[in-house]
Amino acid sequence: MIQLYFSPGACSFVPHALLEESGLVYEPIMVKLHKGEQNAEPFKALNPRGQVPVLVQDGVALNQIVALCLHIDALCPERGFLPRDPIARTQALSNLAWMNNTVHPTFTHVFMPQKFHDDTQVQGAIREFAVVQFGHYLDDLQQMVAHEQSRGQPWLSGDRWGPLDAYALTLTRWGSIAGHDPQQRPVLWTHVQQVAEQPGVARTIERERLNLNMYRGS
Ligand SMILES: N[C@@H](CCC(=O)N[C@@H](CS)C(=O)NCC(=O)O)C(=O)O
Repeated sequence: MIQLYFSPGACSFVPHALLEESGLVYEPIMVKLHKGEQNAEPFKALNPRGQVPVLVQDGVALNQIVALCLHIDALCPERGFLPRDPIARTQALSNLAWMNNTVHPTFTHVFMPQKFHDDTQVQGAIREFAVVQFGHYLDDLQQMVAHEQSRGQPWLSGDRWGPLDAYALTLTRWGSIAGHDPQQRPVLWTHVQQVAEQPGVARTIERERLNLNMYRGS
């Protein structure tokens, strides 16, 4: 039995959407980050780092998005979430790692600047700087989509949607929270809307009750 601990709108959306599309039997379990459930038992026993996502299989708790995406891909290789060709696979993992280790933490500076400094004025400066930086990364993401489309590829890592597309959706949605109007990047925004229409992604959006565009002005 597989369980996925997720929080609505968080990065856990990526493995959540993959599991939903995979056909694997799993139980989604919601963690309320705004209530601090990630820092309390019983969740803390599963991930002492106090972060979602956590995937539990046969009683073993696994974490980190990149690792979970590889794990889900290994459980159902026939779904083609990641390319099988070694070079294409490494390229996909390289882009996934960049989203996870660069773009994602930049949003953490926007959303939780208190993690990086305890002075509220400094937090404001951290947030302001990170919002601009995040915009540059959204430009890079849009370029990535445009590059794949110019090669006749509708998705970010091959013939079907996968973790890169689900992450692009999450990061674009976060950008809209940070004050980046998604419509200002039409290639990326159109792509994200297409990703959102895929059945497993659509069901995940529904379960997490997400509004894709949270932009309310910069
Ligand atoms: N590198 C981690 C990042 C996980 C992460 O940042 N999770 C956030 C949600 S997007 C979280 O649980 N934050 C709760 C907190 O920091 O208190 C991964 O890939 O899983």
